[in-house]
Amino acid sequence: MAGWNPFGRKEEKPIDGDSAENPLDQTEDSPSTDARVGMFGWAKSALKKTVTVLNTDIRDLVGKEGRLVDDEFLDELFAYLIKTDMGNGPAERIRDDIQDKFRGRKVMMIDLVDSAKETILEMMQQEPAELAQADAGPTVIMVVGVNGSGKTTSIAKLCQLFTSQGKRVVLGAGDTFRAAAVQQLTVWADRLGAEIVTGKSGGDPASVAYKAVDTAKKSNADICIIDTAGRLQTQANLMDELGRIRRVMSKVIEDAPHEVLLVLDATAGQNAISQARGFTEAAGVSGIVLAKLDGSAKGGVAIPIRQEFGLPVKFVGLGETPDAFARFEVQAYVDALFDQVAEDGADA
Ligand SMILES: Nc1nc2c(ncn2[C@@H]2O[C@H](COP(=O)(O)OP(=O)(O)O)[C@@H](O)[C@H]2O)c(=O)[nH]1
Ligand SMILES: [Mg+2]
Repeated sequence: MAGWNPFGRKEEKPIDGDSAENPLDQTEDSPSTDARVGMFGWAKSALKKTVTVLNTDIRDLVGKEGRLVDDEFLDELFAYLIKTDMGNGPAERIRDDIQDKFRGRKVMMIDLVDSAKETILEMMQQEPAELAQADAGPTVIMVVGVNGSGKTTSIAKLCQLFTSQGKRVVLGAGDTFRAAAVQQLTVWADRLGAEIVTGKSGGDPASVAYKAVDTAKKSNADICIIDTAGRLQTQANLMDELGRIRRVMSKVIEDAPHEVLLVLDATAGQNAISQARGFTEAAGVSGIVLAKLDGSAKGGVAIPIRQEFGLPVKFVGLGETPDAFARFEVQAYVDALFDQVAEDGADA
């Protein structure tokens, strides 16, 4: 990830004077070869566990000589695909496309992989996942999700991105529920050179959010990121609280929060989806961070996440350190998912 800017394709371009680049800006430039290698690199290493399983299964299924596409084959293929936690819907589509194209004929590994990639790309198409940006004043980002999904760590990662670009960041320790959460965020703030606004333990998170946004506005900060306590979508009062936190921010800056990121734990696979459905409406989620992709054997889950939430996956978490973070790129993701399989297929 080092040397590659998850916010876009900025590093290929010289920075004008000291007008530090705004990491929220995006360009239409097509990525350079270097950037593509970088994106593919993260995806490849993060998806290692998933790819190893898929690789073995599909290689065994098709064999070196290719395989006749009949019902038995299609059933087996389906079973292997859902092992990646891509879900029934996507696995059915991939299977059906293979059936339409190859039924009664022999399919080779490379053709199967090409067809699957094409289907997934179609399903996952998304606008470039830019972070929203305030027209004027600080951009406010609120971060929500279930307990332990990776919210606070993802905030540290976002913070590092911004501070490394010379942006001034204010963090709001809105998880007043656990004292350790405030401490965790304070440590990151100190380390990353951000200001932090905290409240009383057990206090009202909305008042912390208010104070943080107000501080950011008064001190002319560039970015304000608000942490929130983990919660379950079944806890109606806590879900309502997210709405309250939102509303309070908009009293300071009318269109805040500009971005609400839902952090999902990739190691939870399909469970990550069922646990978080209720967040989109309650918190007005605008984008997804898929954390812990590095440790997940269920890396196919990015596919149903994209489909079910109808929201762009904006970032992926690739480790516990603040730099282990990358902008999500559909093409790199899909290439990596089948990379090993395709390579082996070519060798066969
Ligand atoms: N391997 C890995 N671990 C992560 C990632 N993001 C978070 N974690 C770990 O997951 C645990 C919970 O993270 P935390 O940010 O405290 O979750 P929160 O409760 O949602 O705020 C911590 O041990 C983090 O270090 C990631 O992208 N990769
Ligand atoms: Mg936390």
